Amino acid sequence: MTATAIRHDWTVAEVRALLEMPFNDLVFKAQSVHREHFDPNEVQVSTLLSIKTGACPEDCKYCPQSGHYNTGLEKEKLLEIEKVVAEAHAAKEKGASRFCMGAAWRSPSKKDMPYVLDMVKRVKSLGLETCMTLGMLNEDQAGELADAGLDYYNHNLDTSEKYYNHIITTRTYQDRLDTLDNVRKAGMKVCCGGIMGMGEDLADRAGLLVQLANLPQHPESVPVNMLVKVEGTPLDQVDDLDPFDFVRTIAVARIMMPASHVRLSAGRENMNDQMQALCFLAGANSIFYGEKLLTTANPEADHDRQLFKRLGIRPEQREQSHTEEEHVEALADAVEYEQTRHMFYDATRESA
Ligand code: SAM
Ligand code: DTB
Ligand code: SF4
Repeated sequence: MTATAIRHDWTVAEVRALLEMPFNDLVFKAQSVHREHFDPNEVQVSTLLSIKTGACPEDCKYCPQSGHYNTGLEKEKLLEIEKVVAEAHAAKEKGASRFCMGAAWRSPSKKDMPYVLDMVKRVKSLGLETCMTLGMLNEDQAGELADAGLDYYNHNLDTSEKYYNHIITTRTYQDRLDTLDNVRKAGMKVCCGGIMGMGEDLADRAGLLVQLANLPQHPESVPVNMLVKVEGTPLDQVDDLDPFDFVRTIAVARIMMPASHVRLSAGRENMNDQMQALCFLAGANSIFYGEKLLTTANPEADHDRQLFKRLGIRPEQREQSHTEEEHVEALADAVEYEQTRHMFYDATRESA
């Protein structure tokens, strides 16, 4: 069987047609593509931490952290490094392979950068992959983060270019594309996706997917968030998206970006286990793990462990690295994993 080509020339019409395929045909196609690049029973596990919460100057209509809306959120200053390291350590102990740190900033300030760079170094030294989402980055900031060893930078396009102005007015779509470009040029991996269920239509979902897949290089990680409706935000009363349309979006993301991790991201707290299983079947192979996203709830870690066990899913381990120093570190990780793997069901062992 020839592998599905990695394409960057998708059209909105073609993607709309994929989104409108009979559901069973679409999910079958997505699962077939998924198996060309990934073990279908492995899911990558990341843990999120808000390192600076609330009072954000931006006006993203979905966001509980925007200072423009009253959501009753307690704002917090930039967390102390030791607290961040302790949270990262705990996440690793629970089985996460990547630690994602998010800040409610338009972009990082000059005075905050040294702390943030230190956080990257300290978290990385625990043997975790690192990811940050701090808002817009210029070339210099992206370079500094890359030099500190940051593996991934998360910056979402959120929706189609056409629908974007309905959601955010304080920065442009082009600003977001420029940040993504700076992250790429600095040599970091890109984590970029969007939010479904914000009142957008099928053409907007197609438009977002086309933007993502037609980037010069596909994002390595594509978070597909279901809107978490938070009281006080302008979108708290928006109509629910048909859950099957969410699954369809995951399936089409998988087909268009065959080698990327597609993350079943925010919104799992409002999904039942069957819905999440459908998302995995449609090609999602990454989740946020741990009781909290940034400010809102995520399923209990124990519930996710049980779900993995019931579905025969294993958490994906970090790729082996090749320098000697990294190799030693990877081995230490593996030993630690052996010691903690009882926390996860290992389907390969059972069937061996
Ligand atoms: N402030 C930075 C920025 O916006 O670039 C980083 C943090 S921001 C909270 C990261 C992403 O979280 C947003 O781009 C958005 O996609 C997602 N997000 C925020 N609030 C959400 C909500 N209520 N439901 C789903 N996703 C949400
Ligand atoms: C992403 O795409 N989703 C995450 C992460 N990137 C930073 C954030 C979800 C936030 C959900 C609302 C909250 O908890 O504040
Ligand atoms: Fe601020 Fe990010 Fe929330 Fe927008 S999504 S309001 S930039 S924290």
